[in-house]
Amino acid sequence: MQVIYIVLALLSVTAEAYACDYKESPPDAGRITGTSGIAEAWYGDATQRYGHGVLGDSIEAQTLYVKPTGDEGCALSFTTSNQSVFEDVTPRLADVTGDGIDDIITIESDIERGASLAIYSIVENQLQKIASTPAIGTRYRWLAPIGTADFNNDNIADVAYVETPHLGGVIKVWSFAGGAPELLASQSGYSNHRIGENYITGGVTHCNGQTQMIVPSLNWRQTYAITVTDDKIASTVVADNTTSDTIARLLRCQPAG
Ligand SMILES: [Ca+2]
Ligand SMILES: [Ca+2]
Repeated sequence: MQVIYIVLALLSVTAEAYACDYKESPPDAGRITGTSGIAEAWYGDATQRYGHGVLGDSIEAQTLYVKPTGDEGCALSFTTSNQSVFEDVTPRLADVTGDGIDDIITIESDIERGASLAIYSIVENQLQKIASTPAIGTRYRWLAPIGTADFNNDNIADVAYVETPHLGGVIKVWSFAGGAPELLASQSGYSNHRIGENYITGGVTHCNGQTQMIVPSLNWRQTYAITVTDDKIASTVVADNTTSDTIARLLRCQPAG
């Protein structure tokens, strides 16, 4: 009996592998897994039509794949227009609409107007873009997400990123609770990414009941803890360096050392 189950399981895996037409992912693409409505999400369908290379190579993705929780079939997919790419490595999951179901947070770059933060959701079993921040406005301008947290205390996760982390370094905090993106707060002078790295530095912590962002200064000499109260951003220097060890400790709510 057990053998039959194993054979059936193998057959179903094999059938799915043949049935699902997943286009090749960029070499450094990662997968995110979740439990609140979305089991797995990743980028595929590599393209070189946007030669920015801010993440180390010019191979980006044009399709987002999403597997709903409990769905054994092929992933849902959304392919961008030929005017944009996902200039990103691994999508992020958080419920930014407040319906209890995770949404997918992506960086989508228009080849003429640069990056925007785009939110995708499963709507009636289709993957749809439900909101996006305005594109920065110029090609080869990027943004790097810091993380998600409820910064305005409405019990719905908001999203923070650094816009142009190599130029102006503007933190922007957005709520998508009302559908259209609402800018809660912004402040310049920070960075969380260096050109050529395919990862983002810093993030969001919850230490002693306080939600903070941990990010380097724009010149990478100091590390800041950033809080948002009402629509104001407040920053405190928490380390006079930006080493990976310092930032890892701060993200674990430990002193910088
Ligand atoms: Ca949601
Ligand atoms: Ca919120």
